[in-house]
Amino acid sequence: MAYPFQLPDLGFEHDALEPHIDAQTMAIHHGKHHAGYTSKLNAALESHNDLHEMSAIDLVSDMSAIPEEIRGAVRNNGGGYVNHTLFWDVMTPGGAEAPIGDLALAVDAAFGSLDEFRAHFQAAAGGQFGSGWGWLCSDAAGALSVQATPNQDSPLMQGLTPLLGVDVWEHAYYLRYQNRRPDYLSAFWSIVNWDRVSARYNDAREV
Ligand code: MN3
Repeated sequence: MAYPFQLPDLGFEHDALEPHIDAQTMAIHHGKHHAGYTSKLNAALESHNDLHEMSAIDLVSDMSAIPEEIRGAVRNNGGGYVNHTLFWDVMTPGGAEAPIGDLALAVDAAFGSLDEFRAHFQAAAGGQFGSGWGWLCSDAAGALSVQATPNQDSPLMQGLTPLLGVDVWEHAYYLRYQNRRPDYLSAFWSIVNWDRVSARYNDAREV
């Protein structure tokens, strides 16, 4: 998918993630915030025909290739576009409780156990100062790491493939959780789509 970018479907109803994420938050987050990143990314690219064949992932994976006059806009809005597209894909109502297949083995190898991974991930996402994201990432060899990024920066900008992400901007949780970001992060595990995260791991590796 390339320019003009379209707001992707959520794949579930706004209230599907209740009570962990409320319907009003989902409606605003998808219909206003993600839609805003989409339209602003398109506006930044409008007069740059040479970039119109590129996917959003390719655009944000090499920021040095983006013309300086739109680099900031592509970083913020292209990052926002790809981050939220991943976020909707890795959540589902009533999903599997644990990774499957190669990802299950890799999590144990990298972190010791799923519980230890969760603790690392929550510490990184919970400790991100201000707005940003927490991530589980893979490198091309399949090595896992936990990352946190500010604003709408993507791990793609560091050459890593994001497998699982959690949005810790206040717009992602404030209506239900107010300042209680740790409670939002604890609830997040109830809606992770481990089938999709595990499939993303298989796609991330150059084998
Ligand atoms: Mn957001």
